[in-house]
Amino acid sequence: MGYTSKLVAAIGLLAQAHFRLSRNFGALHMYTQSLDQSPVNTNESVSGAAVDIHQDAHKQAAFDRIIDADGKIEAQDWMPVAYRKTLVRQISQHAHSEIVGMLPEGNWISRAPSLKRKSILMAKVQDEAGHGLYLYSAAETLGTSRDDMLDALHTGRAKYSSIFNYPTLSWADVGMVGWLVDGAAIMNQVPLCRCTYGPYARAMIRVCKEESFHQRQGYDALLAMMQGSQAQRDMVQESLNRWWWPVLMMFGPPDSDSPNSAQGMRWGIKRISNDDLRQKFIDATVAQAETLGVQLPDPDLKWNETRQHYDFGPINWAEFHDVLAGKGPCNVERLATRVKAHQDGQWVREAATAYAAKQASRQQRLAA
Ligand code: BYC
Repeated sequence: MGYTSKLVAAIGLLAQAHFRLSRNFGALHMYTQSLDQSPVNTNESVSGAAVDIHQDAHKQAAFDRIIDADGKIEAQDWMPVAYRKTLVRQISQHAHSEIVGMLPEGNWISRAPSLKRKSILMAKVQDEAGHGLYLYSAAETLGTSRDDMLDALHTGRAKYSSIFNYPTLSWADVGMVGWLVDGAAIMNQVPLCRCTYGPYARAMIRVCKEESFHQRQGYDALLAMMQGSQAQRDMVQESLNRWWWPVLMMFGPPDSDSPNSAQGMRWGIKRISNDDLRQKFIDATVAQAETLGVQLPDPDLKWNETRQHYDFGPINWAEFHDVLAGKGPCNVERLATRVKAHQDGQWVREAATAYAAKQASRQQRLAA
């Protein structure tokens, strides 16, 4: 096993331990309480029995009032089955993106060009594990176990962000991920801080603060390269040419082709549409690219005075759908690495569980 693969495996193990430990102390933690709630509260039909339609209509009306008033739904509140399902889908996919997102950058920890860059990158990759932790915890409040969510990821039933199926071929790619991928993530995630589901909204506040730092460190790394040699500047431009279009795809399909958008907006889960976020991102990035001294690889990119936005060229949606169908450049490798890290982490999970049980029985003895 090479040094890099060892590091990647170690990152996987760290993440596993982190997740498992937080679960084991879950009895003390509000995020796992809803796993214990009664099925009636999950809004599933009671098997065989007639559902109390009147009561459900009453609960639905109370839920609608909170949504209409732009309030917050909390884990113990009644919610429609479809609202719960949509949240589990989105939050778990988001969590998966965070932990799969550790892989392209983790791949460069051993090759960072200085101690300072290495330390920054290690801290950033650890932050991503933390984001996964908050998000899995938020999804657990909806009554879905982390094991189920991870199983869905590992068996290919759940998606993660398309962007992490692209390779990081040069050091400039690490800066590019920070500047553009984290930049796009912030653009998408800031509105999620106002999402109607309380635990998700609160998790996103801290995630966004950390993502802002990530974006700045990426931009800073690229600025340093742009002030270096011609070979370094060329490396940055070459990297930008590969990442620009896949980053624009991160915001999801066009609104006209986005099956989940209308309902997501109605429920206040999504606040700004895929296309509007993509446009905001492009508008904000053009000036940053100019300061950096790079050329965004789009000949159609130009300011439209009437729209007060930048026009941009066509996005290759066939490529996006290929990546979602598992045919991106790194889909197979990413999933295999993730599954292996999970398997290699089995002993860590067992050790953490045994340790937590020991601590709990010690506390019981002391309390007796
Ligand atoms: N990649 O109806 P739509 C990060 C799927 S992590 C893959 O518009 P929705 C970071 C979509 O799931 C970044 N799949 O869906 C981490 C749906 O399929 P299903 C992750 C995508 O949910 C480490 C179908 O296409 N951020 O930033 O209304 C290091 C139709 O789409 C993608 C989040 O997860 C995609 N790009 O909107 C650095 C944010 N786009 O599920 C950085 C939270 C769409 O029906 N998620 N699909 O089978 C969201 O905001 C929304 O879920 C999306 C999609 C905007 C992504």
